[in-house]
Amino acid sequence: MTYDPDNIFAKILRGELPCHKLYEDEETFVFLDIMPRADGHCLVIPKTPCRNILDASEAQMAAVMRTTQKMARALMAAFDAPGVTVQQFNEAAGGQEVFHLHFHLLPRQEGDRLRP
Ligand code: DGP
Repeated sequence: MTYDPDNIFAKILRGELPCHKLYEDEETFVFLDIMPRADGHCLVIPKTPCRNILDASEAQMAAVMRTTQKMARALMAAFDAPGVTVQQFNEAAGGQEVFHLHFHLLPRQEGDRLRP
């Protein structure tokens, strides 16, 4: 499987499409999901091309997971959330719609339901 440099998240990284950025470092970028299934629903992506975890280098995985952990803690504090869900999809059959590696972070409240 190849990487399409014109996927939506690549365009966001290049500043060709707008987004609500929450965090950025040398290797990763975090922004709010346009169709939030929970308050604070955001996406963690690597800045370098990568289709999904099947395509990711160890360095990309390490960087994205470091940021995922950091953002999970920050979101829980910001939304006073007792939990957080991390979700990730690979290839169309696995539910992936945008083909640039991303991890969903969803702050959770006791007994809540994710919006569809
Ligand atoms: P999936 O590949 O199934 O994990 O879904 C892609 C997610 O990306 C979905 O939750 C909606 C989000 N999304 C799609 N297009 C945009 C966009 O242009 N901007 C932002 N911020 N999020 C997007």
